[in-house]
Amino acid sequence: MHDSERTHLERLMIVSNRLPVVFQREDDRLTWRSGSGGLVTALAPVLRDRGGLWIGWSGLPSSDQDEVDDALSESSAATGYELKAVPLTEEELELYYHGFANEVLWPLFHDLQSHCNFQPEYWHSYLQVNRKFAMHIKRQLQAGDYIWVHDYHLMNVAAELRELELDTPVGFFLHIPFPPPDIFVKLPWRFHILRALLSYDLVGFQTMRDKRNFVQCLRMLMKEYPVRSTGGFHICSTEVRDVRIGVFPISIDYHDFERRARHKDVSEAAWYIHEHLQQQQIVLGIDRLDYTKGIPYRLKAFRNALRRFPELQESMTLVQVVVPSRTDIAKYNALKIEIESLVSEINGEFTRSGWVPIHYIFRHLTRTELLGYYRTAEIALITPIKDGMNLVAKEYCACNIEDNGVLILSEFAGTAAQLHKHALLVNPYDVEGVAEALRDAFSMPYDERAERMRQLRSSVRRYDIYRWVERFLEAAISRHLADYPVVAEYIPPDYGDDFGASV
Ligand code: GDG
Repeated sequence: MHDSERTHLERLMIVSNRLPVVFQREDDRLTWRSGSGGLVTALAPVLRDRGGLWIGWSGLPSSDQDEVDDALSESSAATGYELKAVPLTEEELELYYHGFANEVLWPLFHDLQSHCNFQPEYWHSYLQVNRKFAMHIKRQLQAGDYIWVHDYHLMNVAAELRELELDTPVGFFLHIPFPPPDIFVKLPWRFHILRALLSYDLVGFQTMRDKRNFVQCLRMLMKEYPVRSTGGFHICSTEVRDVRIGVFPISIDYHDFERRARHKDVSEAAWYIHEHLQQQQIVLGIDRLDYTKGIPYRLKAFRNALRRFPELQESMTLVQVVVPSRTDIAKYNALKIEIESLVSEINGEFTRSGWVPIHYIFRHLTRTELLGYYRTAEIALITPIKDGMNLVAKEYCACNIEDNGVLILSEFAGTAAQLHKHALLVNPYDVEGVAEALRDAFSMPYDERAERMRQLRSSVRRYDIYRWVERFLEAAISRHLADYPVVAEYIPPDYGDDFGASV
């Protein structure tokens, strides 16, 4: 049977930069535990049921590879699917991962080209590491496998597989945004990256915005390959394949978050947090330390709200959690200093006996603490300047079991496409607008909060991570794209009628 006529999946091969396990060294022995992200939760049962394999870097230096391989065979027996590590050298990590992935693709795809460091050595290493992944895939490949590659670190994998003369179906999902043409063209390797993505059979994006940007880039830079729209997909026809391009907004394991939020430990953590902030509405911000998260603008908006709406003083507390990340990179360290100086300025200006306006936490929270904050915060302030999706927004809704929270959400987060009707949408650069949203959230009557939150929770429950996996695989295997009405692009009312005209 030809691959294009397949109607079911024999074995699923997931490929991502990191494996879904975390290694630890205990008494000179390597132990492992399962990773905790939504992707692992959603894919693990699929891999177990259908038979599967996950390929990625272990997180450890390549000198530990033999030990890693042994530990992975043990873990494969426990997880019910196989795990295979791709060893990466220190130099590859420096150039491919810290360099090309984090200093070129990450900022550029978040529209921040001024943060990019377009070093040719980074690019060469990116190609080399993607080739290495392709060779590992080839070694493991069996007839009937479907390969699903994840994220911006590995865009060139299918092109390398084609170089190795493998015509197996390969799908790709981009977790971060795809930039508009004016920004994408700055990439010195723009043609190569577009051609690389056209080596996949199916390319998935988080939102219509990202798909539109990609299709516009193809139309502008790849004129020889026509793109047409049909049955929910766009299809780009190259000499060798019809590449389907679709939208698959990622989600969370809603029921798991809700169940955990009801757990006694979380209830106690939530009670404890509020016990120490009595008569306060808690505003929660949770972000990895990253310049895409818009934390300085958010702090300025909070200050603006306290200045313009004095009734908020001593009645509202911002809990801003910043999870340490990439602190060895100078730009990230500078961001940390900027955040900490704003926090201390604002606290210096407004603190009164018994009330400190910003509680600033710079560490990774335990799961119980995190869910405690989600459950108890009256307002979530999620204002990235650009984000592929933003799972924190969905997790907050899932855990808000009392239906009394208000979600203030950036219109530039992928989540806005799905949740814009019942969240308070803001432009994160608009300090005064965000301050007004804080005031509106603070004074929103209980009935309105409850109705909005019920709608938000119902949407996240309906379109959960399991549905996301099913939908991608259905599109990949049966070539059918099931309806998914929530992905209609969010267009702010003041953009005018021409914006977002269909591509
Ligand atoms: C990419 C895209 C897209 C956060 N702080 C703590 C903690 N977290 C967990 C949250 C959530 C996850 O980290 C962050 O999810 P995001 O969606 O915000 O972003 P990333 O996973 O970094 O990145 C993004 C996503 O892929 C999925 O496609 O949404 O746009 O950039 O799950 O719960 N967990 C714990 N303590 C913390 O302090 N335990």
